[in-house]
Amino acid sequence: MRFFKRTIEAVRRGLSRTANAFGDGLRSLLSGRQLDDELIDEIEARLIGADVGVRTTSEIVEELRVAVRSGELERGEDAIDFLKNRLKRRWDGESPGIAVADTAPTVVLVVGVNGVGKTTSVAKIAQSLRQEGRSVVLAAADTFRAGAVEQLAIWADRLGVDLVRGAAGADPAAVVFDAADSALSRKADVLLVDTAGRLHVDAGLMRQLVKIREVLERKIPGAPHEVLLVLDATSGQNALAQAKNFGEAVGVTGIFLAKLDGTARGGIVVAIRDSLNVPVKLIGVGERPEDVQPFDPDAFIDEMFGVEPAVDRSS
Ligand SMILES: Nc1nc2c(ncn2[C@@H]2O[C@H](COP(=O)(O)OP(=O)(O)OP(=O)(O)O)[C@@H](O)[C@H]2O)c(=O)[nH]1
Ligand SMILES: [Mg+2]
Repeated sequence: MRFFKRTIEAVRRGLSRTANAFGDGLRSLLSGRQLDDELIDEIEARLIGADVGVRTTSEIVEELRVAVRSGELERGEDAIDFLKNRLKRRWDGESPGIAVADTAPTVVLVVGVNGVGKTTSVAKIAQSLRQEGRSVVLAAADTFRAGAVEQLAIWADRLGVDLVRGAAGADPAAVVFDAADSALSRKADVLLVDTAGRLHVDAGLMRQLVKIREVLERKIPGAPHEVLLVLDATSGQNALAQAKNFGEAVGVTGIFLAKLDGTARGGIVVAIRDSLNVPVKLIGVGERPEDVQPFDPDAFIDEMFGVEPAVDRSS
């Protein structure tokens, strides 16, 4: 399902804090210096500071040392392209998109801990689908938090998509059952299921999610076609633990990395790549429904390192 408009400006906006703190910082650190052990130690600290993760950082820094020893690299500035290439390489040959079903509706189940941005992300996906002219049904399966259904209903209204809701406190699996019926009878292209936030270590609430998944499996062949785990980019390495638990419970197929605009540590995307066997598919770069981008590794790494300063040609 390639329904997302790619704009480099949005990625740039989303990564501006990371680019300022990490990219610009790195550039001024490296400028005019020799790539010696001391400088490489400082590069290592910057990568860890950007949440790239200890294991990945050690690997890349070791490769950097080897390249310096062999005379391949010398100047501080040379390290930028080297690091970018090593990071980009981790996604070689991958182009993650959202899975689309052979027969409609495609079912996307959205899960995650409290407050990470699930409902907003559902609205973002719905908006992109609408812009592509696809019909969408939203299932308000967060019947737990007061105001959750209303929050989604406001989005549904604004975006012009159908919503299936239950009474407050209703069994979320029953809401999903009705929503599946509704999506089938309306011949909707996509059913998006918004669920309540839950702690990844809460076994009871995780079982409730399994039940929702089972309802979808029974009602619609091949469903859910995607189980998107929403992670908050500002939550750092804890996001990895969340992914592990949700993955074991409901089989996560992709990650929606929200709130990238709110962090200076966008390197978390690399740690996710290297620690989890689940691709980041979409990134959230703001609070508006249009603030969503498909994850593009090359563009992401380029923006993380900030923009190359323009060459002064006047002298
Ligand atoms: N800056 C920024 N804020 C975001 C993004 N995505 C969501 N938010 C904000 O995060 C807050 C929580 O978003 P929700 O979508 O309600 O999160 P949720 O996971 O559905 O929360 P619960 O249902 O309570 O678990 C809201 O203020 C959103 O506007 C993003 O990509 N960038
Ligand atoms: Mg919500």
